Amino acid sequence: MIQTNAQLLIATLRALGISQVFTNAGTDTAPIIEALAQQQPAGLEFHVVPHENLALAMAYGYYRASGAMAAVLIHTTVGTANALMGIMNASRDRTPVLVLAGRTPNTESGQLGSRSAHIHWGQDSFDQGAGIREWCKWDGELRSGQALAPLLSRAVAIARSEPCGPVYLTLPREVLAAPASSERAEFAVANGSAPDPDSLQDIAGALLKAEFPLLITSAGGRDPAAFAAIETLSSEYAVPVAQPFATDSNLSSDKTMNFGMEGMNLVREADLVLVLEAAVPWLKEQPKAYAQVVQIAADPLYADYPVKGHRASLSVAATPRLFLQSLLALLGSLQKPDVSQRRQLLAELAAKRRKRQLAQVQRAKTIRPIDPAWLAHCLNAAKSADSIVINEMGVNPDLLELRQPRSYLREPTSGGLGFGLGAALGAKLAQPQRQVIAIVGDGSYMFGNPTPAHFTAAALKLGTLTVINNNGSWKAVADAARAMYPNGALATATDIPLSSLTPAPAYEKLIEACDGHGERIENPAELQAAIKRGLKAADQGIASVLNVITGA
Ligand SMILES: Cc1ncc(C[n+]2csc(CCOP(=O)(O)OP(=O)(O)O)c2C)c(N)n1
Repeated sequence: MIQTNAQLLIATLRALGISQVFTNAGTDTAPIIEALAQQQPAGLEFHVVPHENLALAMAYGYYRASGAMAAVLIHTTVGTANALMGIMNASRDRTPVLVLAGRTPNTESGQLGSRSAHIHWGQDSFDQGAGIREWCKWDGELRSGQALAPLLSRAVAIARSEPCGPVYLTLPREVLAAPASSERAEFAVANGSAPDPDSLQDIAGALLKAEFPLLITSAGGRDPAAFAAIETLSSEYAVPVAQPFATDSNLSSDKTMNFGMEGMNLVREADLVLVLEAAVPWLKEQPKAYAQVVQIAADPLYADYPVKGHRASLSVAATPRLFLQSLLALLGSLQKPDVSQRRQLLAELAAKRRKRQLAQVQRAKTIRPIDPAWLAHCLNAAKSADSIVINEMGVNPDLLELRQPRSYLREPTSGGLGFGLGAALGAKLAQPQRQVIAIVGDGSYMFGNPTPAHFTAAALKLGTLTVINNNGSWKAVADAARAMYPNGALATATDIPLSSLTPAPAYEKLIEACDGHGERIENPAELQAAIKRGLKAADQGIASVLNVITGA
């Protein structure tokens, strides 16, 4: 029998199809803890996650590996502060997450759950949602006497409607403990949008006429059906696919038309540029003045980005799957042009690119400290074809072999580092049969809260493999400074200020303290075998960390 809002919260989450709640509790969680002590809900798991940024990263990885939205439950203002970076990443990544935050009791006395600790005064704020509002699609509070089920159902529908993103609901303690309203109302997820027919005609016409069309996508293949459609479009019509800063695997890496991150440079050759779910489709190299640029995304104008100058002569609000499938259907009804010459040219470009990559790996083979290109090669050789790879400042994505959709994550444009370890745990929870590998920089490893992450891996028996590209520095920071001042003092400096991570800890020992498997690898010849050992341990539910020395 449901009596309290806390009990109703549990029942409603389950009814809404949420099965995981990554929880960092506080005094505000008492009514939920009491409800769970009364009855463990079937099909809904609350996990203790000892840091909020890890909880957000787990929800993020869980969704990205499975397509199923997860919830996090955090503590008032302070828990929200710790969760903020993860919320930013989810927002920019278009990842739905239900963020439930306790709220300090409103009442100072008189009700079950009224203020009883000193923090109940200090953790109050004038507007708890203010800190996250820019990054959430919706935020609200369960007010006294309000019906919880409709509120929650609508919040979840908003999060899951495109463009997807996080939503935030605050739950004051005595309201959670109060009797629940029986009012129910269901809200359905808004279906994705199909492209408007006129735009589609224009695009199909332009594509058939184009000499050098280019598809630029970062997340267009997130939906497995869209992944398949990208493959069909690119192979049948000889359309090269560039993947600048790809957050997803959008096209199998063995396909000729996959030009990866590097393909971004093709933008200067193209006369038709189709940008599909790519917030930053180009940097310095711009499309030619006469090139037609079409932006296709759930929100092709990226209204949540304050400044964005990537032009478009046509903006199409559409879901990638619906856009691609509609385009292919229309193209199928039109006369196909002869694309054999373009196909030949692109095959030659692809072959040159492949040759360059192989030569790079060959050169890297014996280099000490270990070269990240060799690390990528050894990973490819050791991992299974359907592994899920999380790449957080790990290796050049163009060197990774990724064959399937839902098999790759990298930081979204918000660039909030520290999600890799948690995303791997969330992905493993969602897909226990698949290998999950996080390749992270040493900086990213530390941002990822290793102790909470390794604790959680052990507690939930999540066998992930973490490979640290340990270059002893924040190389990206140093590189950015050097690039900005090529002729400055930095050009000849041996120590780049504010970028060293030495003396480096023995990272492999941190996982050992949490009953995991750790190894330090300095010899390139031993790397592949070490990765295999790490994967074997992970297969047995033992989290592994390989500390691969790639720098000073
Ligand atoms: C939360 C957060 N803090 C700071 C930064 C700025 N930042 C960008 S890259 C980087 C260095 C990351 O170091 P590492 O993971 O070791 O990768 P490397 O730069 O060595 O390739 C930093 C600190 C960030 N992106 N996110």
